[in-house]
Amino acid sequence: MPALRARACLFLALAGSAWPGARAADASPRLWFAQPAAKWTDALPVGNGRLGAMVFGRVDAERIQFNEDTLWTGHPHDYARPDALAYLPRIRQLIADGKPDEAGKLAKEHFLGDPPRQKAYQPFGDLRLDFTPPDNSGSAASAAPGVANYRRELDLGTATAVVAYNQAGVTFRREVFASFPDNVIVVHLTADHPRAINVRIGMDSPHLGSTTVAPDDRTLILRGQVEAGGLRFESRMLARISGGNIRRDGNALRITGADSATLVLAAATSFKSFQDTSADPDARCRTTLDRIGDRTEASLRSAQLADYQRLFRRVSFSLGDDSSADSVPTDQRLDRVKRGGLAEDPTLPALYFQYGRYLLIASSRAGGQPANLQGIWNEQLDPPWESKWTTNINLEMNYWPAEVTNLTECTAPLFDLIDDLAVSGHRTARVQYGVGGWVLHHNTDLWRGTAPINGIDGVWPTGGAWLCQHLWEHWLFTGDRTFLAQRAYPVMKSAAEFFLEDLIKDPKTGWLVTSPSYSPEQGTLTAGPTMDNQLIRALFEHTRAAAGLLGIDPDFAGRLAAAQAQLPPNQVGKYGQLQEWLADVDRPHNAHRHMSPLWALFPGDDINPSDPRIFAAAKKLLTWRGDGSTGWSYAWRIALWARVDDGDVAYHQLELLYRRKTLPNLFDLCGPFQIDGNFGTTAGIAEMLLQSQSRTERGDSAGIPVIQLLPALPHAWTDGAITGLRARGGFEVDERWHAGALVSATIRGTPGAACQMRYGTLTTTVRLPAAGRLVLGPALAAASVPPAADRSTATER
Ligand code: FUC
Repeated sequence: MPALRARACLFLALAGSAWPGARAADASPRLWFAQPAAKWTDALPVGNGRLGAMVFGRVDAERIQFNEDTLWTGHPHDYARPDALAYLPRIRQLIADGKPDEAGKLAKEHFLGDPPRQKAYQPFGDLRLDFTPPDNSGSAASAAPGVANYRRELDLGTATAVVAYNQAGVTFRREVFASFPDNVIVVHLTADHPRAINVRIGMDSPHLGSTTVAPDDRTLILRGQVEAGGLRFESRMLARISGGNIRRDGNALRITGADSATLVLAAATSFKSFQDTSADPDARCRTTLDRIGDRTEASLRSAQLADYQRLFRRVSFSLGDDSSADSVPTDQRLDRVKRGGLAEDPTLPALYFQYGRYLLIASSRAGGQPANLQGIWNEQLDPPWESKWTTNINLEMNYWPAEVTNLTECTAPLFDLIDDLAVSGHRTARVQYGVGGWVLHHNTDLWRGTAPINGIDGVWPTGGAWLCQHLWEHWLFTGDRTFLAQRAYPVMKSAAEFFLEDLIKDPKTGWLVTSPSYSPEQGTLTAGPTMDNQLIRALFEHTRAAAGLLGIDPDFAGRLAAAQAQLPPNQVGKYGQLQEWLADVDRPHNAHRHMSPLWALFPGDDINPSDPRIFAAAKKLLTWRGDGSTGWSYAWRIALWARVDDGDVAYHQLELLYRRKTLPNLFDLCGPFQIDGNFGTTAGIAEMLLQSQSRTERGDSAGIPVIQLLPALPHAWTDGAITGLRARGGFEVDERWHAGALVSATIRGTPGAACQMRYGTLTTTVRLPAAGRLVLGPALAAASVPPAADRSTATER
């Protein structure tokens, strides 16, 4: 075979025969576009949890904007304010005296952290590929001459951003992926003609004073420092080619006449921990690249695929045949939905759901930082809300899909963060409240700030209690006893200690309450807002349960039980609504974005049908709140409506999210891009299809889980299938439905594990047979024949 044809065949085999063009029927979900990104929010994200990149896909001037998750402004710093404690009694007294504005003024002046703002997540740099011939000053993007069959896509099955086009008879293909096992971003350039690749490669950074050098003919190094005394950073790119030439060209590299090129990008900072910034970014980059040595692109690729697909492939989701929808570019699909609603594209939620899972894998892996307000992707030196971790909803929402959509490993950075916060939050507890344990307010940053910040809305001491719920949920989903004993319990116990010592007796009711506090993010400074009471009740309850399971600390558990009995209960107000505050002062039809008093309905589980009065009051408040506003507020509503089993209202919120708060690359909008809505919606969709928060014996956390099949299936989703969702108790569940009704459910788990299955009004208790797998039919009768002892039949509830 002539060399040219052989190469062309190899190219086609690598590229997939359908490229460029329509995908095969069994291909993985993907976002795709017929034009390059005009702006950052059109670009496509890749990431390995630590490194993130946005790929623009311009023909002549590719921009790959990248991030590293520890590049922030600032340096190690304790935000706790030494003189704050002196003002605490007076602030409390003013609240008790009904003078919340005076209390707020005092708190703003004397109780906020030092300084009262936290630090910001930073962009790192840009890799720039200039494909214009040296004698041509041609402009970027689709204006490139003679370009045909342009296609840009993000393949969620392989976690690869791909750009392909034909120019002057040559088909060019660019692939960009981020590898977790090798800790690099890889750019792979190929063409279906030999010697066709000509490109100048540069690297720069928006940080003043940063420099780029090409120390040899295949290496680029970018170095900089965020600010004086701040973090130092370096990224190092190694280029390899087959055929052709590569040489230094000033502070860039120039490749001419290559058959293919592989660019391997490492990046690191001097951040070691929130208390130590003595790492050497240069040594880190060299170590990363030395480890890779001369491994080929194919070798890097196979390691990346093995790692990524092990996570991503655990769940599949179909809302019917999407092959015709997939023949339409993603931005046009979204436009149709914006104009005509989801009926125009009924399968878009399946893509969006898998995109949420993709984004979590890309932005949250072991050893890295948790996904922040923008995940890991940020091009701005002054990003919205500093692109921090906001803990009065946003950070937690990022992790809602982790357990239920079978990505439990992605929680690792969150748990590392919580460990740090227990250290810095212990100082804040001691310095600002004069008590033990640890406390976190409504935001944290790379330096693990835990003191109140910004304004009086920052004076909300239950961020840590909320984060502890994730530790407990991890135990419920995984049954990992070592995790419970060694990671979860000590931190939960310390968080509970803070409240045991800090809660004060409300002079009117005698209940134990937080003060000062705030119901996120409305009203005035207050004592004992409903959300706080719910969060602390859950923390005490779970900490006691953990102590019981571990057979330790009976006295401490007894103290928790005594305090728990004195917490304010959920209260029903004069309109039949669940009250947001201790006093019955709710404004009817308050459509605030935050759903704080409904925390115990979702993500908590304390409000449930077992108490019909409170359940109805919660539903009343949920109805009052109406539609969402920010993207994340739609997402929270989706999950909440799923918890009251109303799939159609959840679906309506989903539709509005697409119409109002979704960008062409399917990133979520708060006002600006904010990733929480992507994650929260993914979790909300899961909640519509499967729930497992209830237990057969309420109040006993060891009761067997109740798994509800299709609890909130909207009428629009007549046919579908989902595999691999996780349920509490360590189960994995597949569901298939047709004409709006369950066809079958498969439950996998430890042999002998028991759960109660519910579907509509049917309920049955099952125990997994020796094979660890059970298939139930529409009436919840075992469809495959398990051993006699494991047979079960459904009964009407
Ligand atoms: C909370 C929200 C805002 C925004 C910010 C990051 O303050 O109320 O809408 O999401 O976090």
